[in-house]
Amino acid sequence: MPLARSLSVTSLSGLEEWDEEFDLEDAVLFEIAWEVANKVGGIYTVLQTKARLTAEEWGENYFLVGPYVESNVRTQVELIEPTNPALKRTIDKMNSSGCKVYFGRWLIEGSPYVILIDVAFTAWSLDSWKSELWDLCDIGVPWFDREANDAVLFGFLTAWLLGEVTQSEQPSHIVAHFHEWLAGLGLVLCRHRQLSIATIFTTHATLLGRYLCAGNVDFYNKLAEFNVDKEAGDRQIYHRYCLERAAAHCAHVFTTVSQITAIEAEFLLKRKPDIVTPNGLNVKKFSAVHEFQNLHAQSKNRIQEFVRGHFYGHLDFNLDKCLFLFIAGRYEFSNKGADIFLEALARLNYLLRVNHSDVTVIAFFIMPARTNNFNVETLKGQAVRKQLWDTAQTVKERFGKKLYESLLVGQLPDVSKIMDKEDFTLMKRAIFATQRQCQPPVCTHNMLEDSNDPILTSVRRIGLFNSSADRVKIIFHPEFLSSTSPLLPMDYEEFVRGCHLGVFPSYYEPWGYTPAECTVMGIPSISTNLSGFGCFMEEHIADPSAYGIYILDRRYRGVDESCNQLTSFLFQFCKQSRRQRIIQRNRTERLSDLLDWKYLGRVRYQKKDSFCPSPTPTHVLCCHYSLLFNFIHAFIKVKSLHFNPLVLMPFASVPPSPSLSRHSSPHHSEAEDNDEEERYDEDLEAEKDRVNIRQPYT
Ligand code: U2F
Ligand code: UDP
Ligand code: G6P
Repeated sequence: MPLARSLSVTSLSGLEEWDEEFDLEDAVLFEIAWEVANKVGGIYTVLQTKARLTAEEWGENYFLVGPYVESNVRTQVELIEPTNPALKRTIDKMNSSGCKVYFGRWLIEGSPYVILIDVAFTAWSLDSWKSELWDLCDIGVPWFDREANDAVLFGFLTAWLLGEVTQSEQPSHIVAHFHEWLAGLGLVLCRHRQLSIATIFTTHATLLGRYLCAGNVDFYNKLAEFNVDKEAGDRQIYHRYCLERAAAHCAHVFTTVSQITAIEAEFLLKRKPDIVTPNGLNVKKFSAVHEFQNLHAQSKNRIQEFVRGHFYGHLDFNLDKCLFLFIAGRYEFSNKGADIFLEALARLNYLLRVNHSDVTVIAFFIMPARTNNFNVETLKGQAVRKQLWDTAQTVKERFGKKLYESLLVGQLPDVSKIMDKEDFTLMKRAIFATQRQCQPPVCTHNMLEDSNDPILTSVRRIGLFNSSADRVKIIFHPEFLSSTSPLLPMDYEEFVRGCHLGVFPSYYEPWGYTPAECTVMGIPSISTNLSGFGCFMEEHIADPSAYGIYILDRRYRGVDESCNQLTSFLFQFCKQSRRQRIIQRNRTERLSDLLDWKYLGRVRYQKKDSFCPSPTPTHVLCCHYSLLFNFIHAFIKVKSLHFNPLVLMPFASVPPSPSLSRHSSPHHSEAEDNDEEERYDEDLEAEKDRVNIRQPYT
């Protein structure tokens, strides 16, 4: 179906002014990412939430390209025959040459077409493709780095696919939008093969940024000083870094998700992004304005049920005065700010206790770690709760029957006699079953690395073991939530709705979907001025905290000071009445439009000075994705698609590292941890005089 629309293009980033109206009827958009119908992290959320709008804009000419993962396909994709004859020829040709390429519809809103490539099926080509990569640009990928091997296979296969598409048909404009380093090689190869395709590369985080931040590095003040080759080599990610940097340099348009990441990319990838495209969401509006408040109450009841079971035998606090806080996301302890959240909880516990507050805080940590399934004590909690419920139902039924019989004979029952011995025995037996010798567990699962786990280690240090005296309780759920869980059968969205506050005090967060998701569900959240989301909100809203968007200062303050600020946010939150919380939720929810993909276009063309730690102010443009495509269109028209083979060599002097590159997420070394502790002590010393609340970790 041809696209009946036209778009007007205006100049960007120093390009010539272009006022002509273009007819995009035969433009085709391929969006290529490892997370197409394959949930790994936030990129999946980008693709999934944007799909409806992009499919509306591009109609039949929009195709997502991703990896074929059988378990995902079974639940998320409907495989069909390719609808487009040229594409069918392409896929048939590839399949008859030893590939396995599937075509289907991704069963999400917008039902976009997906082309899924089984990379494992073509693994026989890995060695030859790797040597081709080496000959082409001296990037050597070690055999044991599975993820990088997948990136090589996926890159060559997507470039093959796009090459065939350009051969079999001559659409005027093909745009290929690649996300993240894992998909980046396809872009590099498209440029090398001089395919007539306009390319976009979006980075959602830089590899080096993630690794450096997770270590003991004063990242934002030292951005300009890093010896990038050495840092990548030291962290055994040199080859991945090369792939990422090559893609960023080869792209016609290079974009990222926030201004803070734009600066990071400029220093670490050595290319300033052309455009910043803030991440949006697909916001669903309810016809009844207060529906989201009702949903909060419903979901909160379900969380309360779980808490009843988890704390059985220790339910000595008022559940109605209990606030649910949570942090969720990839398990990067310090990048995601779980470290300072724990410290702040310890301080909050102290404040609530000395102020004799009747509020109890339960802080949930939802971060996937390696486990051996749920632990017995946690499962037992839910079983005991269920048993107590059943006992209550049995006694209620017996009670009701006697009451009924009494009424039938026209008598008021003698309430003191209506329950007999058997009822009391039943109830006593049930109560005995709830006797418990141990405290309610902190962790819901058996952790594989219990003694080294950073959350559990911190909990041990601050001593928050869910004891009766503590006003702050901790529950660590080291697995993403699912509605089929025997423990907490809720999906993530339901859980967020039932909580009171999301806490995301990240140190490294290019965007941060979790606080954005809270906002559109009307749940207040804490983020930071080092996260893309936090900066975006600070920029667009005059007083974010008035709307339940608390932005923690992690940029200009030391760790301890930020921790105090976080404690103060939490304490103030705990002091609110129910009425105030309801009003605050209403205000939070009113911001959802700002985060809708549909409305993000409104912030386009806003020129912004970059944030202070950057020595040279950069100018980046916030814009909507459709504008981005206008931009690429302008590039096509001005014929500025010049290929420069030099850019394929990210850096000539340093040889690629053959060393091990195993970690998907960065981790601390012991030495780094020790250094960090020293630095922490120094910070603490420096701030000692200014601190007026307990230092739980001293
Ligand atoms: C950013 O978050 P993502 O996690 O979506 O993306 P990456 O930072 O690129 O992920 C890092 C790598 O970790 C891998 C994944 C990547 O190679 O394949 N990985 C994994 O192997 N297993 C996991 O369970 C999780 C990750 C960014 F950090 C956010 O702030 C943004 O909101 C988001 C969307 O723009 O992108
Ligand atoms: N999430 C989820 N289930 C959970 C916890 C989190 O699906 O139990 C999702 C959440 O909705 C969000 C993503 O994980 O979309 C995390 O994205 P974010 O941008 O916050 O961080 P990332 O992990 O990508 O760095
Ligand atoms: C929603 C519901 C109210 C409920 C309230 C509880 O607003 O509509 O009926 O009283 O949530 O709020 P809280 O902040 O105490 O969970």
